[in-house]
Amino acid sequence: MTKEEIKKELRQRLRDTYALELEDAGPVELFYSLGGLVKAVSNEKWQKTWKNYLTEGQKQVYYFSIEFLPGKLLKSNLLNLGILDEVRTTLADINVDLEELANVEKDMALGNGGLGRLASCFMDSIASCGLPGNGNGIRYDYGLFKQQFMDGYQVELPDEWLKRGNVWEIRRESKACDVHLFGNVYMKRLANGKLEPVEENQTTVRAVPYDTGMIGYQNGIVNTMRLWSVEIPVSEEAKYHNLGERRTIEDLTAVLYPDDSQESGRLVRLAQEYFFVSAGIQSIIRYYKKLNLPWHSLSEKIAIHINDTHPAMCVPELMRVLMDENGLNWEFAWDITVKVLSYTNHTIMAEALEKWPVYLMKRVVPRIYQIIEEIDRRYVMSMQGIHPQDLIQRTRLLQNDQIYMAHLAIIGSHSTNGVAKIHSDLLKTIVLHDFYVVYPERFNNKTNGIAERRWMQLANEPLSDVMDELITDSWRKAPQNLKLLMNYQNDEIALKKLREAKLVKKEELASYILETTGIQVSPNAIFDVQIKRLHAYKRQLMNLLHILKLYFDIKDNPEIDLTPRVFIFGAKAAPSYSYAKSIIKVINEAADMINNDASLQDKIKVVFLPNYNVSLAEKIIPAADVSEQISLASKEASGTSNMKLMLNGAVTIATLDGANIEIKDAVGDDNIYIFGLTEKEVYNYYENQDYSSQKIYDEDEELQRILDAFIDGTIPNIEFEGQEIYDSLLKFNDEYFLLRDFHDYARAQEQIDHDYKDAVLWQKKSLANIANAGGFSADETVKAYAEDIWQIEPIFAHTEKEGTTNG
Ligand code: CBF
Repeated sequence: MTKEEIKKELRQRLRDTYALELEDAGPVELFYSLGGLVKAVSNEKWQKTWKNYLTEGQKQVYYFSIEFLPGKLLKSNLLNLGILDEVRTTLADINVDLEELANVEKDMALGNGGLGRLASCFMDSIASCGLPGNGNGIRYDYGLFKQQFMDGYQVELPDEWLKRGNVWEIRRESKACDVHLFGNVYMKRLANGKLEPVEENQTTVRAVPYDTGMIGYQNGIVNTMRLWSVEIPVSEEAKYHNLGERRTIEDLTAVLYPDDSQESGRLVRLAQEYFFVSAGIQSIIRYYKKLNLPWHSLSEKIAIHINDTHPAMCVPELMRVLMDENGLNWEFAWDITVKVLSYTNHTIMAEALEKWPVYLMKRVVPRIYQIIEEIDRRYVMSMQGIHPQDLIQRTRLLQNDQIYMAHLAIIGSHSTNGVAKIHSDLLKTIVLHDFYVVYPERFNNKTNGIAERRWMQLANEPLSDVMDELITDSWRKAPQNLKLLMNYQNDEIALKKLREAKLVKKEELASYILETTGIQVSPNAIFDVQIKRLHAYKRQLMNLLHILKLYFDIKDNPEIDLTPRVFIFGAKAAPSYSYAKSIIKVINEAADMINNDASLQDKIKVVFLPNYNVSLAEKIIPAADVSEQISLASKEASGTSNMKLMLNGAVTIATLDGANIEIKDAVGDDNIYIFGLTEKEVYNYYENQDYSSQKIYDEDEELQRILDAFIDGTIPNIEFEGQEIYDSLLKFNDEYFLLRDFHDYARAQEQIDHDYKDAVLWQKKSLANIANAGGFSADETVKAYAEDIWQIEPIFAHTEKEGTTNG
């Protein structure tokens, strides 16, 4: 689009919708008008894309995820449509700042953390690689809570992201379908002797899809993310004259469960899971039927991915739809189901491996429960004589009146993958070892990846510009080409440019910190960043123990030669996770104590930025010098902030956990700071049961002083929380081995302090991280999924910018 066309379109939209002239419009009207314009531009491509899939009979993947975390879409859509610069300069001509408009948009925060953000990076990459793929999830009325701090405590406020409407979505009422919950089911024998399920007294709800275009990077492809919202069907209206009952139904898609680590055990959550699974499967089968193909070809046209166990009911639901609604027999339906479905495991944390009580499943989805029982029965039968009884019992779906959802996903699909090499290995050797014995061919690894477009091109323009200048802009399409930067390792001018680009983002973040927290930080200090959900295994607390060490070091020796450092945290704790909330409180109180102690001479500062979300991540990540990836080895499945931070030139301090190991292999030992127990050493402790935090404490004066600070009044206002944390480390034997890893962590931190003083040395390390981040592109990850698991191929699309085609 030319500048004139953009202006003309904007003028028209402002007049039509708001009765305003361009010059009189405020940021909100401008944002919605620009959003509408962007949507109109992409709609044409969207229509072409799906028609193309239909006429070409392309096999498509449907990515089922209970969480998506896209963040804001305006700039990302402009970038992917190839009109970001044109729009920016057009707006500048009329004295409007694109950033101001972009800020009007609310983050679409329909996820908790890594899992949901991964799903959104995948959506971007699937479209950008020209792959036929769709998202399937829930359109929550309220996204992840907004976090505020009051007296250092986390306070959760509702996230009313839909208050002003969502400019990107299209409500597709004609594609709605009914989902049935509750009631009872019995088997009736027909005249021909066959058994048929009869379902009675069900509650029927209407699932209405809202579609959002997932725009590929300058390739003319627009895929669909379909999010389902619940409504009361017109035919059922009369039943709901009682407002309370009405709300019960409408609340089904009201809130995102703000807890990604603990099975909440709530009826609504189970109903949510079935709701989006059933609606998604029904709409896929409706589409497939339009193709007029035999059932046995279903797996040649459709792949369905189960992202973590929340959509595991895809297995029985697909069986139900194939058998009950389309008359297929069990064996045929099962064969198709296994071929169509695949599953990713995202955690080994026992509490996050979903198990549902049988009574609840029976109550919420009785027919689904029947099918699950039958899958279990047939599984146990089919394994007789092949595997030992104890293994069969350990791997079956139904155990102790619970349904093991991971077992359901593995048995009912053809592929199970982990999300980093170490994680996939742990699945095979320990966590899911029994299943690996049963189905070795089903297990594989797909290391996570990130969308460089958002995390570099959009989030970090100064660095992107330096890249263009040094290695040409080919990296924008092919992130692998970032590798070319290695040629500049010894080029002082290039290193200086990289340093200057980093400084720009650090200055911006310093201003943001001052604005939001009132804390003044120097952009010349090391910006040391830990951003992720607050969880004990991620060990934000160990970071704090080290900060307290530095605090005491400076107190003891005010002349100590420390490189000034700002420790920056961003993290939300699940509202029900009181220990994590206590950690937030103590970090905030310690921060207050440190930031207001003039005797520390600004050598250390601590900033906990509230309301960590995608947009805040886009501010913090480009400004980071140090990336904290310090989970206890074996606990973090992969991590993805580690990849985003390295891409932006932060150097990682890490345990050998998750994708940190692959990052270490990519950048080399000199460009990462590794410390701590290995996963084997951790498991040795488990086996030998010989870990004693008390013993470590008793023999270590430095740790005594640091831990005592939690209970002796050194850190003020934490009587309860300080004791709780102190006890967790000593009385309850320090579940995540913080004390064991502490000194090695402090040693690695000291090395960072030392190396940062040598600006050239540090910049070289930073450069090596940027240059090797291309290997962690989600484009590569989704291509691997497409080839190995989904068996889908890229569509032949027109690349608008270059007027060429890609395959
Ligand atoms: O695979 C994506 C991410 O998922 C989690 O956030 C999850 O919710 N299970 C893991 O904790 C991360 O390690 C992982 O990167």
